Amino acid sequence: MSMNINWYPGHMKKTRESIEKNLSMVDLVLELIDARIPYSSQNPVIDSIVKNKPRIIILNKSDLADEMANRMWQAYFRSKGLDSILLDALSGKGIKELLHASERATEDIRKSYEKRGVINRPIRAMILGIPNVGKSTLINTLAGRKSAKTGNKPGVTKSNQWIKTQGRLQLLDTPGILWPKFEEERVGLNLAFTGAIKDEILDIETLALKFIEFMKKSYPELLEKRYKIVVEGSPLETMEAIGRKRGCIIRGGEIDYTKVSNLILDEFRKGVLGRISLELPEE
Ligand SMILES: Nc1nc2c(ncn2[C@@H]2O[C@H](COP(=O)(O)OP(=O)(O)OP(=O)(O)O)[C@@H](O)[C@H]2O)c(=O)[nH]1
Ligand SMILES: [Mg+2]
Repeated sequence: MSMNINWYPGHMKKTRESIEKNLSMVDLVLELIDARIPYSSQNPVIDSIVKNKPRIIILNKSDLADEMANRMWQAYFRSKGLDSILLDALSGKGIKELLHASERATEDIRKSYEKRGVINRPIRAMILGIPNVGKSTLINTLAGRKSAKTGNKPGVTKSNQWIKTQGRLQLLDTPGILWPKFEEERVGLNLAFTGAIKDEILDIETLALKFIEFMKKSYPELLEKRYKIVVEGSPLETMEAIGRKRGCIIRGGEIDYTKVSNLILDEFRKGVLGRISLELPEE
C-alpha cells in the first residue's frame, strides 16, 4: 500500500535532533498516544529518543475508546514499568490524575533539589506525540487558555517559552511532533481511520469498507444500533444497507458510496458510533 506521508529520513533526523535539544531542558516527558490505537500511535523509536527521562504515557481521547480496552492498555503499560493515565484533553477529564502522576514521576528530582535548599521548583515538561493526537489541546487545557504558538511544524527551533499551568507543572510551548510508524498495513489503516493522517492511504470507499470489516468483527452491535440495520453478509452489503437507511442515494436509486463512506468514518471519528478501540494489547 502506498502512503503519501511527509516523512523522509532527513526530516526524521531533524525532528529527532530538535526534540533531543528540547528534552535537555525538561524534567519530564508527557507522551501522548491515542487511546483507540495505542500501538499504532506510539512512535517506534520513542525509547531511544527519551532514554532515561521520567515519562508518563497519556492515553488521550480515552472518551472515544472502549472503557474495557482502556483499562487493559493501562495495565499493559504498567506491566512494562510505565505509568499511564487516561485523559480526555478536550474536557479536562483526567488532568488531576496527570498532575499527580507528574509529581510521582519527578519525586527524586524534587528531593534532590530540596536537599540543596531549592523548594517549590516547577516541574518542567514537554509533550510528545504524533500529529492530531491532541498535543495542542492538552497544552491549552493545562494552561487554562488558548496558548500561543502551538501546532508548530516539526523541526522548527524556537525560543523557549514556558507555559505555567495549575500546580507546579510548566510546559515547554513547543510540542514535539513525532512521526508515526507506517510500515505495517494495519497501522496505516488505523491511523487513517482515526484521522491521524490526512493524505488518503486508500480511497475513502476502500477505507470505509475496511472499517466496516473491523466493526463487523468487533462491534457489530454498535452498527446495528446506530443504523438500525441487521449486520449480515459482506462489508459491501452492510455499507449499502447503511446507505439506504441514511438516504445516501444518487439518481436511479443507486447507493452514493462516497457519501456513505464519509458518513461512517465521520461518525466514528466524532464518537457518534460509540466508544470503539481498534487495538488491544498484544494482539
Ligand atoms: N474527543 C476528543 N477529542 C480530542 C481530544 N484531544 C484532542 N481532541 C481533538 O483532536 C483534534 C486534534 O487535536 P490537536 O490538539 O490539534 O492535536 P495536535 O496533536 O496538536 O495536532 P498537530 O498540531 O497537527 O500535531 C482536535 O479536533 C481536538 O479537538 C480528546 O481527549 N477527546
Ligand atoms: Mg498541534
